[in-house]
Amino acid sequence: MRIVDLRSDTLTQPTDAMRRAMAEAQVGDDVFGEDPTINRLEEMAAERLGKEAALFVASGTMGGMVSNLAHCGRGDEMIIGGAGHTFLFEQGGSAALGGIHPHPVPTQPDGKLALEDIEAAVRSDNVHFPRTRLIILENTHNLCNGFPLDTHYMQAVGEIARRHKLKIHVDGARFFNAAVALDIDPKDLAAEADSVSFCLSKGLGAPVGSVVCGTQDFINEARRARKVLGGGMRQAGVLAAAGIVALSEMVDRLADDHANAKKLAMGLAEMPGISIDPDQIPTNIVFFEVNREDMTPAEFVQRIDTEGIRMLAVPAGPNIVRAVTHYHITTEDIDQALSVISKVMG
Ligand code: TLP
Repeated sequence: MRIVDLRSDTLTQPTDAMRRAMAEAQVGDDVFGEDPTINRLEEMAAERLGKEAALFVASGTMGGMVSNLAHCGRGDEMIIGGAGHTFLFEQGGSAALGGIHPHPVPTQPDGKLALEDIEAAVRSDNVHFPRTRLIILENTHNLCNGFPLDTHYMQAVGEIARRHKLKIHVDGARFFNAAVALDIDPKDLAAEADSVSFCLSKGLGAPVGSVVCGTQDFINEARRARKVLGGGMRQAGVLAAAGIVALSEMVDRLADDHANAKKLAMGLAEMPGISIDPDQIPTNIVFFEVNREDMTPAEFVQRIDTEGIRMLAVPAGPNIVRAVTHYHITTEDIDQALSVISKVMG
């Protein structure tokens, strides 16, 4: 039985080109700055996002963590969406390890933080208050159907940040999905951000790693933060080599994942007991509701699993199931998933 695994785009396995590049990678001690493959990946990433410098890190979580630690000191405050990955799914690491106080504001259904909410969350200069330092945005937004934030919105947040002398960090785990969906140069999408972290190991298919981009000064601080977190990885050029292939070869094809997600959403919208609006699925993340008295989302996921279709019942709200498309998923797989779901719901 072919397994159609839609649980996450983190499941992608390295391509043949990546495995070859990994085997042949020149390496050195990256803590000495001497791994030529990591240096090349960092240069490429900085160039792609129009930033001065970049830093290769172990994961999306570490990318966010080193950025927050570089932007904020202990007792400083970061404004963050209540549905943001950093707020919900990273053990509150910035508070636990960095003493950074999160100030959550509601995440809107399209992944934005309302401008008036950001404005209202900025603290005035008062001895009782923490100091606001940072605004964190998520692009694309995982829990909000993979919605991309556009440049127009980024400019509006940028204006608030400049006025209050705040920094903007973008958790861009799926930043290239956003750029592809919006059909714009990633540089333009990153322009208003002081720092952007993006994952190589989600839709771009590399086995490990994320990259943080920003000014040289910011990256120097982020590099210190990475070291104290134990993230100085020495001869990690074998991993960065796959990241170079990911950036060179795997970006444009994300459009196929978006088309497959839309196809899945359109098929699901036809099924009794399932609620989804396909117009609200702009990238590769498909959330839908299973509204059946006799079947919880967890049972739904279990039933389709026995027929080779894997999805996640996520704690994002009642009755919610998530499917994520990626480069191992073909159009035929979507047909197969729809046919199994139709049987289970029938
Ligand atoms: N997301 C994973 C799981 O943690 C849920 C997934 O399957 O979607 N930012 C965003 C927006 C993310 O979606 C993720 C991972 C991260 C950060 C963390 O990345 P990793 O897992 O590499 O630490």
